[in-house]
This record gives sequence, C-alpha cells and structure tokens, in this order.
Amino acid sequence: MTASADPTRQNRPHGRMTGGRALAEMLRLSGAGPMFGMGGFQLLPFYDALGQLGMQHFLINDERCGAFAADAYARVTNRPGICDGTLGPGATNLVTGLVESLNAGIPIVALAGDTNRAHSWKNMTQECRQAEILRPAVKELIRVEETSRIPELTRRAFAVATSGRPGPALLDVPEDVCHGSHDFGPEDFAIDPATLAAPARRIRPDRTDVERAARLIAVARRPLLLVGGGIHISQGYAALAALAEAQSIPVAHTMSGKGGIACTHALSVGLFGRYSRIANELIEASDCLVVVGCKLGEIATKRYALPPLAIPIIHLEIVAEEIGRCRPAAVALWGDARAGLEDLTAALADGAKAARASRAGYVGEIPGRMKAWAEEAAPRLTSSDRPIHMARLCQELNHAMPADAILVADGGFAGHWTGLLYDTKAAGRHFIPDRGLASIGYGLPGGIGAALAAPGRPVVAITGDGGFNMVLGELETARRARLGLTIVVVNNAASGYVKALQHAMMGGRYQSSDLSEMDYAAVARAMGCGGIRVEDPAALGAALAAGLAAGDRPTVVDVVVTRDPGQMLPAVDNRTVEIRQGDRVA
Ligand SMILES: Cc1ncc(C[n+]2csc(CCOP(=O)(O)OP(=O)(O)O)c2C)c(N)n1
Ligand SMILES: [Mg+2]
Repeated sequence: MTASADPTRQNRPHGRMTGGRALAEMLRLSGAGPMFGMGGFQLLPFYDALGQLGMQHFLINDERCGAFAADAYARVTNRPGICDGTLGPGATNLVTGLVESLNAGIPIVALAGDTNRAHSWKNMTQECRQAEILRPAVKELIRVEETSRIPELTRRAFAVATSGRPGPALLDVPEDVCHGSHDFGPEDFAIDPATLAAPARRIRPDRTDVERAARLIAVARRPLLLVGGGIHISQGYAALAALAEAQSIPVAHTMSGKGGIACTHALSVGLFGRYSRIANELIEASDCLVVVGCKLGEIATKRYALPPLAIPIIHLEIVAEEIGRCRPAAVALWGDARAGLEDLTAALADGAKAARASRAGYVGEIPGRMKAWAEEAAPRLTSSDRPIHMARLCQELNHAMPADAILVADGGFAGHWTGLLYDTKAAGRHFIPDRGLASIGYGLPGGIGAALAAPGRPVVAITGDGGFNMVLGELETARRARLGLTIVVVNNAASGYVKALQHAMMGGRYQSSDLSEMDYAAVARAMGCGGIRVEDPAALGAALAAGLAAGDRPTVVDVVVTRDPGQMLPAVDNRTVEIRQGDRVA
C-alpha cells in the first residue's frame, strides 16, 4: 500500500470545504492512481482540489477513452480506475467504456457532474436524463444528494467497485452538491483499506461442493482447466499453477484469461473457443472440465457448440447466478477463483502423486500436438508476404516483447489474431483485450491506461485502422502524458472483420467496409509522435524495437497487412466453412 493510501487519522482532512474538495480528499486517501476525464462547470471544485492536492489527472479528448484508460489501469493494478465526465454529453460518452468494465468485471469509480438541482429540468444546457442512461451501464449508480455525504458515498463506490465480481460504480454529483460546502470532521474520511483493490474480500466455495468436485477430478483421465478473465481479477496465478502442476491438468484460456499461466508453460494449451490451436480438440476429448472465472459466452463456446454436453463441468465462479447460464454445471463452486483453486488442490493433495502418474501419457500428448500445430502454422508465422501476414506480425511481437511487457489489443482482428498467436511469457495481466463489450477503439486509450499503470514496463497497443480512426485524438493525450507507448496499427484499409464476413457470406458484395489508404506513421509524426511505416515484414523487428526504446514519446508503427478479405480471418481454413444464412463464420 502506498503512503497516500494509508488511512491514518493524521492524513485525514477536516474543516469547511467544498464537495469537490471532499471528493478529491477521499480519492487521495484511497490511493487513487492517475485519473482520466474532461472538465465542465459542474465538477470544477473537484478539479481545483486535484490540482491543489497534487494529484495526477489527465485531460482526455473523449470521455469514452477516459473510461477505457481507467479500465486498463485497473486491469494492471487491480485498483479501481478513476474517470469522470461532466453533465450530459460528458456523462453519456462514458457509457461504452463503463459497459466494458461492467461486463469484464473491472473495478472503476466513475464521476459524473449533474445539474444544479435548483434548476433541473428547465432545459439547462447539456441536460439529459443521464442517470437513466448510465444506470444499466454500471454496477451501481450512486446519486449524491448531500455535500455532507460525499465521503460516505465515495467509500461505498470503492466497496461496490471491488467486491464480489468487481465493476464500475458511478457517483452522480449534482453541481450544487459539488460546489456546496460542509464542515467535515476527520472521522468523516474513514477508509476501508480492504476495498481499495479487487478482490475486496474472498469467499470460499462450500466445502461439500469442493469435495464433490475433487472426487470428479480424481477419477478423470483427461481433465482440463478452462480459464477466463476471473483468474486475473482474483490474482489466482500461483493457485492455478499449483493445481495444474500437482494434478497434471492442462490449462486452456479465453482471450481474457490469457496469462492465467504463462503461454510458454508446459501445461498451457492456448486459446479455446472461436479460434484455437489445440485446445478445442482437447476439450472434445476431455472427460472433466474445470471452468474458472469464465462466463462460457459466445466466443469461448464457439457459439455454444462447445463443450460437448456429455462432459461434466465443474464451474468455479464468483457470481452465483452465472453458473449454469450457458451450460449446466455438474458441480457449482461459488466463490473466489484463487480460494477455490487452493481448496481443490488441498482436497486432492493425497492422490496427487498417483494422479500425475496416471496422467503422464495425457500431458505427454501436449508437446506433440503443439509441435504439429506449430509446423502447420509455421508458413504463416514466418511468412515473408507483402502486404504483411497477420501471423508474422504476431510472431514478431512474440520476439520483441519481454516477459514483463503488456500488450493491449483492440476489438478487431488485432485482438483475435494476438489472442490466438501471442504468447505471454509470464503469468499475469500481460495481455489486455477488451472482451467485456468488444468495442473497437480501446487499443490506444487502453494503452495509455496500461502505460501509466506500469511505468518502466514496455507497453504495446495493437489496434485496427478503424479502431484507431475512432480514437486518434488520444494520440495527443499520449504525447502530452509523455508516454513511451508503442501503437501498432493493423492497416488493412478496411473495417476488416466486416469485410471478411461480407467476403465469406455475401458473395463478396462489400458495403461500407472500406477505409481510405492512410499513412498513420505520417499522421503520428504530424502530431509530434514517432511514426514508422512498415511494408516489409523483415523491418518489423527493428520498428517494434524502436518503439519500445522510445522512452517518453509515443510511436505509431503503421503495419501494412493484407487487403485480401479472403485472408483476413485467423481461422486456419476459413473458406471451407459451410455458411448458412444468419450464421457467423468466425
Ligand atoms: C464500436 C464498435 N462498432 C462496431 C463494431 C463491430 N466490429 C467488429 S470488428 C470491426 C472492424 C473494425 O475495423 P478495424 O478496427 O480496422 O479492425 P480490422 O477488423 O480491420 O482489423 C467492427 C466494425 C465493434 N466491435 N465496435
Ligand atoms: Mg482495419
């Protein structure tokens, strides 16, 4: 815990102050990291207090990007990301980013300025029904009606954000509450240290259920762990490796779960679901699936085609009602992922040696299967095609990124290709895709949040050109923040995923899926950043190295990749997929 997060009484302020100052003091006492937002009249006292307290706040050029940056910051640190928007458009612009955090279970404390209650609903400028718009976008919308209650309700926002499945809590603060003042005592500024990072509190699954699950695993010949993003929220890395290694259970992951164990770990079998190396075939052949912190949604299940219904599922999940939503569970383990994994390891400890011996042949299959996959993929991974092959780009990232690096991946092909082919070299949040809502446009602002959360560590954001176009203004933010962030633009001059689907399903009739040919490196240079255009795959390594070495200014590496919509999907042979009207091939 940082000194500023230490909730000692000496640190606590007291006396008459504005609501905005009280809010800033609470964030200071909570050890809140850099914040992202755009001001307006309503929250001005808060902004003023931030300056006086010397807190880090970054003006962002679009509040949605502030929410994305806060989300990535929270993923790296597990501490609530902080973002703000002013009345009306500022608040509504937060929605997409907040839903990402809501769906992915990421702790966020968001602030929205609202109207002065003396004038509400008299057509105030920027006024709208923002509380109604924001409510379903957050875990809890907390309306602050009294200046005196700001500390109490900020404390609640942290508790909501970090408890159970984490998520965004939004403080909706009327102008008069923020500008108004109150005589506070030091006792008002109490902090609950447990709620300053997720998970605030850990709940263990029921012991009888753990024993039932252990009995199922004990008799399984081919158990498989399917790991989702919950493993990161729970920080369950050591517990996952311990169970997998003690019991010889391979580990497959969703895009969000990548890094539960290192991709380079001998028991890692890679991505499962829509795209897979060898994991899907291992799922098909499994006799017991242990699903951890994973919702088993559309992509993880290949649109609910996986896993086969006959295979029993043990589902360990922090949200009780998530269990059984998409696939009935043979055993429901309601609790924290780390705690549940620890309990399973303990319950299985006596038979561990025998289990390893009996599964030696099973885990012995993994290197051979991976080798066969790698040989089949090698022509793509080492392709010298021009335009550049996406698999080659992923392979170059594998070579360029050290073990402590972070790759932030945007919603288009950037996320899917790297989800399949990028290898984390250590357990942890080293791969950050925005799979909560899968919006395009997360890459650059997510990279900003991750870079601020991990100073000194290499951060690369990979994004499509469409996604980059959406948030280009944030290059100015990254430059102003002096971030040595590398932004890889997958330049296919297209809304590529859409174009690839039109190729596969609409007989090549392309509608509204082409983008202009652009030189994003030149754009970046014009904005005072570094810019390197790469058309030759042999130049990728040096370009990435230059970006990673840049230190205190962002570098855009504009990578010209295939324009052939028949070659865009990461599936091995997507053109052979039989497509019925209404289906999605990928
Ligand atoms: C905000 C938003 N709008 C639309 C989509 C649907 N969508 C998914 S991938 C994609 C293509 C994005 O193009 P680009 O960012 O260039 O990535 P590419 O697929 O070309 O790599 C679109 C439009 C989305 N995910 N998010
Ligand atoms: Mg594109």
